[in-house]
Amino acid sequence: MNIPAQPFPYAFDLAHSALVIIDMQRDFIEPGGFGESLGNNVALLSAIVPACQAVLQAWRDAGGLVVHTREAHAADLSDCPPAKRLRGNPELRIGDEGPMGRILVAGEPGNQIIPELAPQPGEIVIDKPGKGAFYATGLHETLQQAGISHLVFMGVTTEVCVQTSMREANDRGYDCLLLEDCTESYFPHFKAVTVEMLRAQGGIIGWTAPSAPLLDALAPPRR
Ligand code: TIU
Repeated sequence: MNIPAQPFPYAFDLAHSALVIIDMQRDFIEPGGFGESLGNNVALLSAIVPACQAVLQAWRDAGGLVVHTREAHAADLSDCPPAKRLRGNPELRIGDEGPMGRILVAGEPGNQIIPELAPQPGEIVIDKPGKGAFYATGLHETLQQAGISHLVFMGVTTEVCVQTSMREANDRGYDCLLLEDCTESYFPHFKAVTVEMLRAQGGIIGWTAPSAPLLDALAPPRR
């Protein structure tokens, strides 16, 4: 398959590609979670949910591999460096009890992926202690075993966990595409410049495209 993208068309083959959905968790998208505790207006993020659902459905229907990530820490916070927990002056710190359970702790209600994008059996779910999906996870090994060379990214937030994960993936040799209408930031200008910088310099980190041409490419041929 070949879809229009920037800085030039993105070619991929579904058998060697994975859809990677970064941190579409209640903690970032709903009030009362980690995102809001940092002082952010979380209302902006839910706008991308319908576009993410459409891509996820099309990718599943086409039989592609799906990876979901969650930013999550162990209940004893042994995988949360003090530098992360103590940074800044949030209303609630990682591990504190919030309206949706302990902030950014695995298994808590706020740590779950939103129901609209809930993982299905057989899909890969990665709990990651960092911003990047490859740091201290087995994601690279899992993708290598599955023969994956191309990654299509969606999720939040564009300039934090999505960008970090895409950069980590690029350094590990994956060809990465970011779907522009399936990612969002608490800061619209950060999203805009992140999309621009990732594809600058001839695709220095990867490609970007709206989801529409991908949906067209994934649609079953008309008879
Ligand atoms: N704060 C912020 O924008 N993001 C994060 O802390 N994590 C993710 O991006 N998932």
